[in-house]
Amino acid sequence: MPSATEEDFMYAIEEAGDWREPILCYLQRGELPRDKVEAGRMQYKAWRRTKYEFEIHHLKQDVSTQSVDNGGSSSGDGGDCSLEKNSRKRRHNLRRPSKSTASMAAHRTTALHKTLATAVLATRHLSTAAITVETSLPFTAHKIDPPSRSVETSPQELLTFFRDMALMRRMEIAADSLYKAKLIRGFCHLYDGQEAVAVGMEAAINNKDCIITAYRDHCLFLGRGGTLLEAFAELMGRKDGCSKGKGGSMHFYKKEGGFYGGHGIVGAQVPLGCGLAFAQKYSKDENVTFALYGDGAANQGQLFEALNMAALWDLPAILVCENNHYGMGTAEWRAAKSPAYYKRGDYVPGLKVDGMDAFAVKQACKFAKEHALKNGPIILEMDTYRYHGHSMSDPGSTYRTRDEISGVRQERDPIERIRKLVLAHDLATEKELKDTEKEIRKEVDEAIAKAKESPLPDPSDLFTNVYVKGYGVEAFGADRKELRGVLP
Ligand SMILES: Cc1ncc(C[n+]2csc(CCOP(=O)(O)OP(=O)(O)O)c2C)c(N)n1
Ligand SMILES: [Mg+2]
Repeated sequence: MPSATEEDFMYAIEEAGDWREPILCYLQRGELPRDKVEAGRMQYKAWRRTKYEFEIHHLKQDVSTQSVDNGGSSSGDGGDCSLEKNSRKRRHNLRRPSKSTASMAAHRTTALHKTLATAVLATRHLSTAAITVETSLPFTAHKIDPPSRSVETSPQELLTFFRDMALMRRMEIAADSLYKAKLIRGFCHLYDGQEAVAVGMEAAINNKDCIITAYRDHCLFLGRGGTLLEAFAELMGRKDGCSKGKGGSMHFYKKEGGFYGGHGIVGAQVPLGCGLAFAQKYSKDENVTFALYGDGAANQGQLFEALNMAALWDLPAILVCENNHYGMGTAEWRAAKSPAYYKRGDYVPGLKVDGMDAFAVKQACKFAKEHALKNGPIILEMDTYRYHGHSMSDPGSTYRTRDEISGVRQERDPIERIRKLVLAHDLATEKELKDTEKEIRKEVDEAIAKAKESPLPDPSDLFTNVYVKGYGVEAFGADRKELRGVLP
């Protein structure tokens, strides 16, 4: 059996930003004896430590370290196991900015300026006068006529969008610090960059419509009416958390707000979401379910099985692919033969939406709700971006360039877009918006302080809300220390 060299292995890890994928690939190709897996994992840990120190060092120095090769024509041609042999080529691929992101960013600058120009000319009445804004890009549709690019809004909505997104951003940045201070443990996936999806979707629906998502759930929870205290307490495993401190980052819920979690198994929430839509149709509610999943989940079989049933029974299910262009560390072009996720429903219509534009999201969700109530499922692909790494163990800069990240921040940031609109409409001054951000910072700090005072869950809560009452694990014996499983 040929063995992978240490160099081969390290390059593969660097490229994937994770040790699991390369190990799996080498195992599948028979190039890595099973007994070397642990050794590979240790190598990965050492590499991560060095990488982390390197990043902190450069952040402190505030210098750009990135040597980006923009002129590359190499096209990593692979399927899942395409770890190329040539290490120089690998380095090249590692630094290669995503072609689509770069060209889309350029396209958007023009579109954004155009929208702002329109905005400046629009009415300057502050009151309740309606304002019309144009989406940054036209919608691209599959098997359906797209909605209009003109979106109705109001001064109040614009200011609320700004505040809500700034609050979400601050919450995620604070969560990052709490994690580094070891006050949040376990898994933690941040949503900064993707805020326009949560805020735009909320603006189009009501609390009887359901939302279900994966593990990147903090901001969707806030959007559904969850509080900062419930969020931070949950993140820190405290009793006042929305899942009583027993779920953590990946398992936020707010059933009364129509928020059904918070799921750790990639893609598993989509069939559950279709189940919710089934219940809505069965009870003749005029409501719909938005089932969110990532580009990484978009190739999963269970998604298509659920979609088939939803289409067969005309369920009011809206499948929302939050395409942030990466799975854990895998760029979409390495994982999907067709990354046009809005078309992947085949017989189910779809819409591609600029997920960095809260108004485009709002318009698309309103349109999708009307469609789903009348005709059954539809897919919305939200073209979005996450600024942080996949999770806290991922620095987020090994499989994409710093230039790509800062380019998106500069050209497409969802909050900055709204800030410009607010200023263009004279709804607030720059100073007022800065003051709002300061206020938000204070609000977040206060919630954290309160969450820290919240106690840890009682040990007696260990087995509650795990199984249906009467089943599951039961303590018995004189001191109740022995456990036994009770099956239906
Ligand atoms: C069934 C399953 N396979 C693998 C994983 C490990 N895993 C967690 S997140 C993730 C990537 C998912 O990426 P994407 O769907 O694009 O969502 P994003 O993290 O970008 O929001 C993987 C492979 C998992 N949790 N569940
Ligand atoms: Mg993704």
